[in-house]
Amino acid sequence: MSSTTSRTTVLLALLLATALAGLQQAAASADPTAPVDAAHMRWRTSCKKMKEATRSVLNKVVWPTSMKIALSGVPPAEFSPKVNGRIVPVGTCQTNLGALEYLYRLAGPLDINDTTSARCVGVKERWMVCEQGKRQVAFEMLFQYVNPVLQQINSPVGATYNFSALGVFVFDRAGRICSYDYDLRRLGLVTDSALAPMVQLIGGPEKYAEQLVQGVCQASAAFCTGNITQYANQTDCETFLRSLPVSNFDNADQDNLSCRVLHAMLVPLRPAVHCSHIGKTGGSKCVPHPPNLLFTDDFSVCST
Ligand SMILES: *[C@@H]1O[C@H](CO)[C@@H](O)[C@H](O)[C@H]1NC(C)=O
Ligand SMILES: *[C@@H]1O[C@H](CO)[C@@H](O)[C@H](O)[C@H]1NC(C)=O
Ligand SMILES: *[C@@H]1O[C@H](CO)[C@@H](O)[C@H](O)[C@H]1NC(C)=O
Ligand SMILES: *[C@@H]1O[C@H](CO)[C@@H](O)[C@H](O)[C@H]1NC(C)=O
Ligand SMILES: CC(=O)N[C@H]1CO[C@H](CO)[C@@H](O)[C@@H]1O
Repeated sequence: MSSTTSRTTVLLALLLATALAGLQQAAASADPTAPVDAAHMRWRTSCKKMKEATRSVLNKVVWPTSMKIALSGVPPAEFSPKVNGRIVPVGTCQTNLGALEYLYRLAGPLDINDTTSARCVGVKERWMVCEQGKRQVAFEMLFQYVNPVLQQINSPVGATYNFSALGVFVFDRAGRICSYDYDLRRLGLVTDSALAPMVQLIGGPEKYAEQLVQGVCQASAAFCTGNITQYANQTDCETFLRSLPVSNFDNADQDNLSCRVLHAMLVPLRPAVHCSHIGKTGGSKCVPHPPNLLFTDDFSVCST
């Protein structure tokens, strides 16, 4: 090949490349979803990372991974040390250990050899989206639970149920989750429906409520001692808890027995923090939270 031919070839190739780039640009501006600038590209990368962190944190709710995290006392690295947030209707947590407990402790038993307690066996993503210009991911995830007792009694409504978690994670500049706000949709209705055949087998709602009272009093006697004692004695505990409305997990942050049942699960992890929640005062957790807290508490921005 002569040098003239070679120059012509190079020139032609350059022209062709320029023309192609022009065409690509035209196509890009015609397509509103195509990356148009560097900021958009950065947002897409950040969106991908935020979604990965969201999946990673929520997939760990599966037991016994969740149990190991709860017992380790170390929240997954995806969380900012300053994370706070709420899970409606379970409650609000101001610290990263609160996040650890609400997300992972409540996902199954604390004992690897426990074969009867309900546990999360799977997490399924329904949808997940980022909003441009915001460091946040909105999602609906299903936590799939199995209750071995319902399996044993061959429950006519089945031994499995889904909790739908619908909400948002907010991220800090370092890409860590610094706030979360999600609903466990109709937590009480789902739980009540699943457990109904078991409650019937036990002998009805009163007998079942008595089991709940005994469970909370056991936790209190075992862990809430010394200067964090809540009840004078067993009778004191039973009498007080029997006087409360049972309600259900749709009111898990109110002054009732169901709230104390939920917080009794947290007591073994940090008695000094959780004992007051199962006591007479409800310790700011099992108290009458007004509905407008949904609007006055703002978890859409991070505190830092
Ligand atoms: C669970 O059971 C195994 C086998 O029986 C036993 O070795 C282990 O110590 C138990 N673990 C706990 C936490 O009780
Ligand atoms: C749980 O959700 C899955 C979808 O992921 C669905 O197929 C299944 O029927 C649901 N189970 C119950 C008990 O609602
Ligand atoms: C209980 O005693 C411990 C150790 O002395 C102390 O750190 C803690 O603040 C006390 N708690 C209450 C509720 O008084
Ligand atoms: C239990 O505590 C209550 C309330 O302080 C007290 O009146 C009662 O005598 C105690 N009962 C026993 C058996 O100690
Ligand atoms: C919904 C519900 O049952 N809430 C009750 C919880 O318990 C307190 C009293 O302890 C009641 O005032 C609430 O109505």
